[in-house]
Amino acid sequence: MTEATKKLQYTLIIMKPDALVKSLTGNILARFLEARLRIIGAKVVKVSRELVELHYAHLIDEPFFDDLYEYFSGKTYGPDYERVLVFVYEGEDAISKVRRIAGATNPLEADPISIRGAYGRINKKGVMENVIHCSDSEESAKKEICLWVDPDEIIKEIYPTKKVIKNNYEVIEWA
Ligand code: DAT
Ligand code: MG
Repeated sequence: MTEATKKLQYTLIIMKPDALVKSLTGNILARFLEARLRIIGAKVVKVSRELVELHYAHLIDEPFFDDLYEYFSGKTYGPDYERVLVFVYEGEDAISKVRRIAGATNPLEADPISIRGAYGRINKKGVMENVIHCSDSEESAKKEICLWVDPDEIIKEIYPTKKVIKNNYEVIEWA
């Protein structure tokens, strides 16, 4: 792609509980430096069943969904690891750059130099513990960013917002 056709994109990266168990957070951030993107939002989240069902709505009928929930919520590793780190990145062609550094979904098939290839595994229950989530298209990036991050948690208004009154306070929500 030429400079002229490169597109500014946003993408959601989630460091899953196994990234925290394995103390990979700094390492993963360092890997993404290669992509020359910018972080525009970051936070830690305790993941509920409802959030997993919304995030992985396309997998809800899969036989492995309950095991995927146990893993993604961190319950697999105990209460100290029931959390994930969430980042919104922006930059030219951010989605494909991040997916390349992340590697294929299945850690056994991922490029061994990629994050998932280097650090992922398939656990005893057959769940792909693949260390990170990253958006796979502009459409899913928008859906995922709006699901995980409020407008006032990122430093730019990247999608349309609306003002609503809650408990007598005006708050900004995604439109
Ligand atoms: P990705 O995370 O690369 O976008 P996905 O959205 O298809 O891949 O799947 C989400 C997660 O679900 C993935 O990180 C691991 C798990 N998963 C997907 N397909 C699976 C399968 N056939 N067996 C076990 N786990 C699977
Ligand atoms: Mg996906």
